[in-house]
Amino acid sequence: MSTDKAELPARHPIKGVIVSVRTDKQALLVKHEEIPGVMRAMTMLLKTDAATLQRVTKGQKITGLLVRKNDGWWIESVTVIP
Ligand SMILES: [Cu+2]
Repeated sequence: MSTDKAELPARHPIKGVIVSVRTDKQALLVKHEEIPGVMRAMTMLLKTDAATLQRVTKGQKITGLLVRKNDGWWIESVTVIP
């Protein structure tokens, strides 16, 4: 096949709490649960898009997709858990 899935960056479901919104770094500081086979539970900065930065706030529980890009770790498809 010409489209090789291995060439796409893997996206891993992630669940955590927003510790702070760091607009200065275009990132969220997230305390996340363990992501089996990828990362232990920890608090880390995750880059995200501007629209997400504007609609979330400190203290919210979220789910999303963790992905490693050339410039670091990103969180995509952020959903706030009620
Ligand atoms: Cu982490």
